[in-house]
Amino acid sequence: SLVEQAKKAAAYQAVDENFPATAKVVGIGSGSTVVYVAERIGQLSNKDSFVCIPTGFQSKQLIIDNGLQLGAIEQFPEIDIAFDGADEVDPALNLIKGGGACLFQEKLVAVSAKKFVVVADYRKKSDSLGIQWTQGVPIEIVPNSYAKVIPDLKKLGAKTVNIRQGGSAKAGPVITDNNNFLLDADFGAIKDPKALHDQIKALVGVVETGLFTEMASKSYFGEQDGKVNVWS
Ligand code: DER
Repeated sequence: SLVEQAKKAAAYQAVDENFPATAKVVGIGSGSTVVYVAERIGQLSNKDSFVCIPTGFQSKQLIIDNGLQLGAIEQFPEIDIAFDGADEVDPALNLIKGGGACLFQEKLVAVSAKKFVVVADYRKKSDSLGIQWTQGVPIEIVPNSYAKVIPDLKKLGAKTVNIRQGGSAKAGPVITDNNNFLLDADFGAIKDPKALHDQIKALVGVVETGLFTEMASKSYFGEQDGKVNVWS
């Protein structure tokens, strides 16, 4: 499909243009676009000279399935370069992430990386966070805190706040790779994502937010015409 081809084009170009020859520790994100990042890195002849740090169970599987060396972030806390997808990107390279429910380990890897590169298809480009991605800001919380955090988020201006449900995959709430719940809070268009992140993060019960501000250095977008657009 056009979207899949766009994801692959962005991922391959991002790896080809940014993977350092001297890389020792590489962060691998989560989602469907980063599948192509792992595939491209798996084609490297020197893939035994670096370890890959996962951002969750799916990411761990990508590393193993592509014959890459799996490393633990506890052992390799300093990452040379990390690649990950995003749900939405604004012109300042602020991101909404967490559509895949992996935002905590994704953010831990992103802030531990010297260089953080986003790979996405054309649907993720936006003038402001909260415009293209209308499913709300993903927020990881300690499960038993939801009855407190949900009203707190509404006081911060959230129009709706939902506990993400497993749907046909699992009765009841999604349980993250860190054994937590996920809330999706709709704040509409977000003018100041850093300020909003700080307000949410300060709430008791919140583990982490899907607002990634001032972290990404580049974002590769696969376009419908097969070209790749790079924001930096
Ligand atoms: O959860 C995330 O942030 C993931 O990176 C994911 O949402 C990216 O989405 P993708 O499947 O479109 O790459």
